[in-house]
Amino acid sequence: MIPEHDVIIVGAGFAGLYSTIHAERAGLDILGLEAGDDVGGTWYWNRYPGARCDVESIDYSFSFDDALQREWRWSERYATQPEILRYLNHVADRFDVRRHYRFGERLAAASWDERAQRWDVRTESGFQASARWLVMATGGLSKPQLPDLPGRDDFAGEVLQTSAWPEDPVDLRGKRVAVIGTGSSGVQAIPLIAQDAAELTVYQRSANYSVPAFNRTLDDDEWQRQQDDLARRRELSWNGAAGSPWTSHPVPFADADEHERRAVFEESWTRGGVLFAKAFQGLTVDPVINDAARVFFEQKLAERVPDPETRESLTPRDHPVGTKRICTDTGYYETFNEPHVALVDLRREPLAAVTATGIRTADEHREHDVIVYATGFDAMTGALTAIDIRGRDGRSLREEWTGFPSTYLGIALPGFPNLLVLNGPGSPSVLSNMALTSEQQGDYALRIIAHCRQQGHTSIEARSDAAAAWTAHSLELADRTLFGSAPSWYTGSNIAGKARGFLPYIGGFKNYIDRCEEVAAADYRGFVLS
Ligand code: N01
Repeated sequence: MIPEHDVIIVGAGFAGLYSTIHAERAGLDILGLEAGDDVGGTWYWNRYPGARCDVESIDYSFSFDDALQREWRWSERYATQPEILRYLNHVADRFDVRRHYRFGERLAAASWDERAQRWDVRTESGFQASARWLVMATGGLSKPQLPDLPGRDDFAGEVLQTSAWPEDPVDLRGKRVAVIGTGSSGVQAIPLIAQDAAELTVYQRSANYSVPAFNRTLDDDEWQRQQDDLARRRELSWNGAAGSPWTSHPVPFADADEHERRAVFEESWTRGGVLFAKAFQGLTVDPVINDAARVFFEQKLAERVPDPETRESLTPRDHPVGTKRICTDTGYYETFNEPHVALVDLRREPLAAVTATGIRTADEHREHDVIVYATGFDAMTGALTAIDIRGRDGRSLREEWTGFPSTYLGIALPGFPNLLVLNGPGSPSVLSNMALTSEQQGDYALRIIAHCRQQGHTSIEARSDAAAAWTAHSLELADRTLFGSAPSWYTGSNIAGKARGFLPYIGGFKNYIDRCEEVAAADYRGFVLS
């Protein structure tokens, strides 16, 4: 007998936990499915050395329960992966979430049964269940991508991936380690790997902008100040463009003189990491402002890396500042000043093959004991296209998304009734603070479900014209910025054969919430309820 539920929630990261807690409060019978052996999502898998969040801890946490946000004491300005995972475990314990979940169950297939008005699902282990509603909280950066390098599987040494780092400690002492990839994951891991490895060789295809985190322990005074300011911080975050309390300098770049511009860039720099892109309004829209930020960055880089050749290789050349996510580092560039660390610039010296004992480039063969892949993700769509999802009349999501994904508000897909995607393409997701977007998305999905139940509807589906208009609007907003000019996972260009187009909604978190609320207030305009 296949178990039947009201709702199946896939994933137990921020969005899945929030949705499960609130689905229970709404009186729904829930089944949670999670591929990992416990809760945590991204923070369960990405255990590599140096992994931490680039949104401040006080902001990157649930806001829905005041007691929860007051009782959890973050120890650092930017929390490490183990601390965030402990936090999510605490949330799971506090709200008794685990009893709804089956862990170690990766969803393999889901199909819509039109007659029963239900989703039938099957996991890789063969477990089956059905539910009226299917909520996908599968994460935007959860389908790792391992590049198909010639000879990749010939390597006889140890192979590690930042996105699937072993739970048991990895001993790199005395080893010759290679790291491929210099995005946020590589940039965080490299300084710590360098501390242990006998030799570290970093294979860099593109240089990224990285800004120091200026991380610090939160002492009791700073913690108390944050607590006293929490209501204001949350208010700003919910009303801001990126779910955090930080805003750009109030004076437009054009109205500021050289002295003021320098001071603003300096202050934004010391705010740390991704916040640098917020220095002036329009920094990722106006090439003039962006270029001023680039010049400032290059001056900072010169202070951090004295060797001109290494510095030249580390200087980003293929994208404007902030149009790939700015990396947030602790000692990244300085690592390349160490005598046992080498940088291989793959633009000058392309990677030819992985061999049994190392990596061969156009110029030479280097021997390694360990290769670490920090090579990113099939972002925003990969976790969904990995599952055989069949909607109305057997429509295949995987086939439809060989083209650019058409979604309504990022949450609903035409042809796939009662399938609610959290933080999907066309929602702000990765451009905002995922703790708060997960709350907003979970709420919205549960409100849709509640609305249908109250009105006696068994299904809801996005109209294809509404989805087409929303997707066109989202792409058009991105076209007004410099983001499209960067080859990045935001646009799908890191995955061979993936349809190109800016995936997240760039119009801002608050604007997005307003659009969602307008749709709800208009009786879910753009949806068909039946
Ligand atoms: O992945 P990435 P990531 N040969 O795609 C390189 C979030 N995150 O895991 O740029 C050689 O950014 C690739 O090169 P190129 C955050 O949103 C947050 O690092 O394509 N190199 C690139 O250097 C982030 O943006 C945090 O030329 C190859 C790297 O691999 C997102 O996750 C921490 C290659 C991939 O970089 C993804 O970050 C970590 C090949 N064949 C992650 N293929 C924080 O909160 C790929 N590369 C701080």
